[in-house]
Amino acid sequence: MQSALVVDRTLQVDMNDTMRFTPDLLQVAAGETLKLVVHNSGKLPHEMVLGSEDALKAHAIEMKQSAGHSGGHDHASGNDLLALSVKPGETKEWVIKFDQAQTLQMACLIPGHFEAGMKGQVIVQDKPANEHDHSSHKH
Ligand SMILES: [Cu+2]
Repeated sequence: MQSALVVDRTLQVDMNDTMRFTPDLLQVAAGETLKLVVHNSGKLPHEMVLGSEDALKAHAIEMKQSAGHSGGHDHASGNDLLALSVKPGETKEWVIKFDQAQTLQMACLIPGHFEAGMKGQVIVQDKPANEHDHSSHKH
């Protein structure tokens, strides 16, 4: 038995040098624990950044202004962005959970990639209340 994290669903996402996420639309349920298996099948590094549109735009501007990373800015430290960098040929697993219904943007913020269309969406929907607790609910 695993006590820590029970993954409800595994989703595979491919990133490549045509500047696309495949698929570029993920539909998940709020509260569902997901395992994203993110593969970079290109020859360039790519990253998957998740966040609100505003947070992503702000970050994209930052990346451009500090091209050549001056300040050692770490994506993961921005509180409303989640980021996963994947080197060429690598696959990374990312266990992630969204607690509330929302629409998140997915983007690769490596300079030039987002502009080239490397973006997508994650749609988090309220979970239909019929899955686990149809007969009884425990508190
Ligand atoms: Cu990219």
